[in-house]
Amino acid sequence: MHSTLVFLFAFLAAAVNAHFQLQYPPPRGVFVEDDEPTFCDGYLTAVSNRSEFPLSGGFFSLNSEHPKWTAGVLISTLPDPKSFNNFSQVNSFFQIQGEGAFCIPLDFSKSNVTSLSTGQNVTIQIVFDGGDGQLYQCADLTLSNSFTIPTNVSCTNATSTATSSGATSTSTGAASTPKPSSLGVREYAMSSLAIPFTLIGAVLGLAAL
Ligand SMILES: *[C@@H]1O[C@H](CO)[C@@H](O)[C@H](O)[C@H]1NC(C)=O
Ligand SMILES: *[C@@H]1O[C@H](CO)[C@@H](O)[C@H](O)[C@H]1NC(C)=O
Ligand SMILES: *[C@@H]1O[C@H](CO)[C@@H](O)[C@H](O)[C@H]1NC(C)=O
Ligand SMILES: *[C@@H]1O[C@H](CO)[C@@H](O)[C@H](O)[C@H]1NC(C)=O
Ligand SMILES: *[C@@H]1O[C@H](CO)[C@@H](O)[C@H](O)[C@H]1NC(C)=O
Ligand SMILES: *[C@@H]1O[C@H](CO)[C@@H](O)[C@H](O)[C@H]1NC(C)=O
Ligand SMILES: [Cu+2]
Repeated sequence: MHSTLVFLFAFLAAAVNAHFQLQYPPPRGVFVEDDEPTFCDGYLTAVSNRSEFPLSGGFFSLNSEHPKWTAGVLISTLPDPKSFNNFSQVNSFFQIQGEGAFCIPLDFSKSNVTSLSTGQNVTIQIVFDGGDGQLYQCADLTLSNSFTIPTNVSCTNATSTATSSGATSTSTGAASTPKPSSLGVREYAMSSLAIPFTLIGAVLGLAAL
């Protein structure tokens, strides 16, 4: 029984400790692990010092602490979006295997989001699911058709086993029919319920011992 308890606690610790960190473009604020399951990692207001970001040929990079994950990008053109309803999906979600740094193309000019223009302020929200529910980080941007991401910004992949860029989400199922203008973010948000249910299940399991 003791080893069962140790296993359960180890499982719970692993489940809440492993998330992701957006590296580029810079997120709204320093990563707050406990808030990552919530809108914009808990940063509810757009920053005033936005990052320039290219309309075409851009990328975003992140550090994954999960070995297998699904991610995608949402965008809002509001100056200070407050709700998932204010975002739409940029491209299909994709699934990657591997922990560590990953760099994913983010080319708005080739996306399903139309009528973005140079000088426009937007907010992107990265949605990431590594198996412990949807996680979110936001970056506030000013789009530019003349800006190029500096070459000193790291853009590498930790593994070459990364697969199926452009594939739809398989772990959530919610992204299987991407609708750029009326996305299913509510559905994504729903599965964050998996965390409380997992915790409740573990507590019941402990009680049963
Ligand atoms: C974009 O955001 C910046 C910083 O918040 C602001 O100064 C600027 O006026 C905004 N530009 C547009 C076109 O809204
Ligand atoms: C914006 O300002 C904050 C506070 O000074 C800083 O930590 C952050 O790096 C800046 N972000 C950008 C994109 O320059
Ligand atoms: C932003 O989201 C809020 C909350 O759902 C909604 O009331 C509002 O109409 C949205 N604004 C726009 C411009 O979509
Ligand atoms: C744009 O949307 C269509 C229809 O939903 C989809 O088939 C296509 O893959 C999308 N394009 C990208 C780049 O995600
Ligand atoms: C990258 O280079 C730019 C100038 O092109 C500089 O402002 C920035 O501080 C550099 N960043 C790093 C992380 O070295
Ligand atoms: C990293 O992997 C993704 C997914 O396969 C791919 O789209 C991207 O181009 C790769 N980036 C680099 C720098 O190799
Ligand atoms: Cu996690």
